[in-house]
Amino acid sequence: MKQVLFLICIMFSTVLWAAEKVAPVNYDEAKVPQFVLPDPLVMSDGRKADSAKMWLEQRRPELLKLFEENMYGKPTLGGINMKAELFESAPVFDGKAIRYQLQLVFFKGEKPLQDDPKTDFLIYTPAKKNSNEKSPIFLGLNFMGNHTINTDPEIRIAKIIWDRGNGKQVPGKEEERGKQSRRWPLETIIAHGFAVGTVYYGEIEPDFNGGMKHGVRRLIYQDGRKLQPNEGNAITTWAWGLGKMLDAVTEFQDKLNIDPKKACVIGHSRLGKTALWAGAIDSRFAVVVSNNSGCGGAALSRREFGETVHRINTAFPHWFCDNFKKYNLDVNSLPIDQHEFVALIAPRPVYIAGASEDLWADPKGEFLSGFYADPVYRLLGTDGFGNVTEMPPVNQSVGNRIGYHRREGKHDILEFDWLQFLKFAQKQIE
Ligand code: GTR
Repeated sequence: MKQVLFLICIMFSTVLWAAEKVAPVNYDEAKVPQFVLPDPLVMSDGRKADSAKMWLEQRRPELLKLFEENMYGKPTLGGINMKAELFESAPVFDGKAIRYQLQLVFFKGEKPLQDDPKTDFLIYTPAKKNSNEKSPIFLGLNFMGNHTINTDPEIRIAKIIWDRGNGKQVPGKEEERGKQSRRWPLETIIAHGFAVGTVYYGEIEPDFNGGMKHGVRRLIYQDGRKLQPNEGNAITTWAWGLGKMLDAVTEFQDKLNIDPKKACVIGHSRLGKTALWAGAIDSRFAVVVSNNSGCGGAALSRREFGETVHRINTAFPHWFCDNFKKYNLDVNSLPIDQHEFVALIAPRPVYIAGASEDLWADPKGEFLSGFYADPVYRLLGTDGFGNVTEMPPVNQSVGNRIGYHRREGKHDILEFDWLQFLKFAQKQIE
């Protein structure tokens, strides 16, 4: 009897193990499975949104809820307060720009306590002759600390940098200054008349499974409250952080000469997924830009090309809400797909960028999200993806209210990408 039980146990765990085994990565277009995409305009009860009013009042709220429940999770940080203080500013780049550094402190209740979570918010604005003229701004999180985005010696070095591989913390170092500057072409951004502001994402929440204990979310879960399967995880927390950056810009708009109504949210890769979600949940963002955002970003989940839902939930269980894991082995049962994620931003302008060698992020799937979001943009009276019907050649920017390009090269965000984003934002918001 004991032996039979033992055998049954072994068989059962083998089945479980086999079920959890992640399928090999597919990079072959011919092996992309057949799938039917949900129609963004069709409500769960079968009715079709046939007017802007119906989209905005019925279908969009329904979709947003589906994305919250099944993928990114509901925001939980609504009750957290913020105190913003400007601690430094000076002219830079031969007088062409002004650098500002603010500290943001996040707290519960009346006033911050000594150990409450805090972050440095670094901003560069174009130096304007006419001080009444406010600049539009790009807001984005950075991966390695503010001091890595430029060699500017006055950027305060991040106190703690989190190793996203093992969750260990190390102090930010002088020798890292400017290490990521290829991703932040500040002088080009300034020359186009835009301000730019950034925060180290690890100061909002460190990026590893268990990181929520060390970021802003510790304010919510410190008293033993458990994360619910439909509650926001790291991506939703970072997206909340982007909204807080916009709150600070709004508060300091006169001092900084920035127009908060012209805020463009931007992000690369996991932070590109975050930028799209921030744009979806916070309609104050006038323009949304996602770069190489891939699976869980602009790429269609059902294509299962490159990174898949199963893979992303296995490698990064802390990014999406726990409910998302239900779809690991049956992505077709997801009631949503990523073209509807893009459509949540409509009618506001959205730009999707991919890279030709970044197959992991499925550049074609990224393109198709824009393509299939187009009917929603049209319903809302914009020209959506313009006359785009197929993937453009590399390095060609296409579209209208929805913009797209596929840069030649690897997974990265480079000056070429920024130049397209700047042109797009200039056209869309000025
Ligand atoms: C990869 C991950 C992608 C993408 C990327 C990044 O490891 O699989 O989804 O987000 O990291 O953020 O650089």
